[in-house]
Amino acid sequence: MTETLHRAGTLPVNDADPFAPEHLETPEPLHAALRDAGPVVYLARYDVYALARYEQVHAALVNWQDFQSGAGVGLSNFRYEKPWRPPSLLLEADPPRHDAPRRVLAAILGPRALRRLRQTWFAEAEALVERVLGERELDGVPALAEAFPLRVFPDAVGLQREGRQNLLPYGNFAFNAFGPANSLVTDAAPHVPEWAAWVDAQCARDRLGPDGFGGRIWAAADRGELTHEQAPLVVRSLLTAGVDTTVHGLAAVLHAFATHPGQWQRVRDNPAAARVAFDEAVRWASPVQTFFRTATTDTLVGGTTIPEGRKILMFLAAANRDPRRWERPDTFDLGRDPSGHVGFGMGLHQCVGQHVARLEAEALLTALARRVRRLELTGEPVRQHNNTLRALRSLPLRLHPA
Ligand code: HEM
Ligand code: OVM
Repeated sequence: MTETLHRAGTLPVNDADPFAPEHLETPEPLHAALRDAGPVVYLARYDVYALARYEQVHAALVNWQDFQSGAGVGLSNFRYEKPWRPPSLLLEADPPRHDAPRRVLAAILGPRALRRLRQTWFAEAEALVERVLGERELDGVPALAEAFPLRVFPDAVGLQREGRQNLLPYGNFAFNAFGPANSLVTDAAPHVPEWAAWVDAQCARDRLGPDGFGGRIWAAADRGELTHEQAPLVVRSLLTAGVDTTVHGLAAVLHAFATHPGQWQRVRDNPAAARVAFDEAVRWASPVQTFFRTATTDTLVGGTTIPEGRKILMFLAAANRDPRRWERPDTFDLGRDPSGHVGFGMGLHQCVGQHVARLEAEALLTALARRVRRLELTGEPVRQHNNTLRALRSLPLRLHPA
């Protein structure tokens, strides 16, 4: 049956393991091969259908009716396999269950609601940049990309101080868990109960300051916009998706500027370019590389039927560099309009935290633009392999003061 539905001979097959170390280290060659093979490629290793062209990835992202999230957005199919934790009410839910949590979070994390954080975050960014300038040579990942989000985001959520070191490993695991049960998952598994127990405990109302994102989620429950059973799981979404993403997004934009000095000069001349710079970095690097969906019905994509119940793997990173959609796609270029990139997804599930991520980036880049003439790469960047994230462990930099 699989053979007939594949219309053997027309559906390209690829034997690669996209989650193997060589492809996590350097994903671009596989992405190009998948795009060039056709609009849909069968990944024999995992028995899933891959989409790597912009047109098909975009179409799948906006088609929540035929491509559901409720069976999980990782390789694991929740119809048959028990998830490692109760599913997210946002990421792993479909309408109508998705609607209320989404509405609540969109209001709490929207541009209007974030205005009260702007001054504080800009001041914190200036203080951090002032401090690291005393060092001259530094590792941009811990010193900037991790330090800044960890300085501002947990406070904005209203988290206690104690135990915040659990946030990054928990998020890193959650993103690994969308992939297969390779060593990235199994090596971390013994620690997960401890990380998860701390995260789950922080979702309770009495652990959260009243004024932060967390307290506001509980207040929305009091107003009847959510149930009180839903509130802790919505808080959990912030703690899962809100830290590692921005760390690696900021690492990507620092990496981009360190390797494209002419582009840094443009931001120095015009600090208002900081926001578009971050979106272009999200397009260029795609900190979130992939997500899966599950077909709810036999669905035709590019002449191939994806059978009901089967997983598709959407390569956001490959779509964001598809030469069918982007001119000189591999170039980080502030002169282009990156809008339409799928680095934050698209459609119903498009990143609800994107305004938070953009504000963090704008604050940090503005502070750097004021004080740093040049970001010099002083060694090879080192990747941190993750089944979903394009992540850096180390980015050796020398900051030349302005
Ligand atoms: C959804 C990427 C930052 C919270 C998504 C999706 C992507 C993404 C690609 C779509 C998932 C899908 O379609 O299945 C990113 C990137 C970030 C970032 C690249 C940083 C550069 C954040 C932050 C938060 C956050 C800071 C929280 C404050 C969420 C949540 C969802 C989501 C809760 C699920 C939304 C839904 O399903 O309706 N993100 N994200 N993200 N993101 Fe982000
Ligand atoms: C969630 C969530 C949302 C986006 C990404 C993510 C671990 C998790 O709602 O828990 O990755």
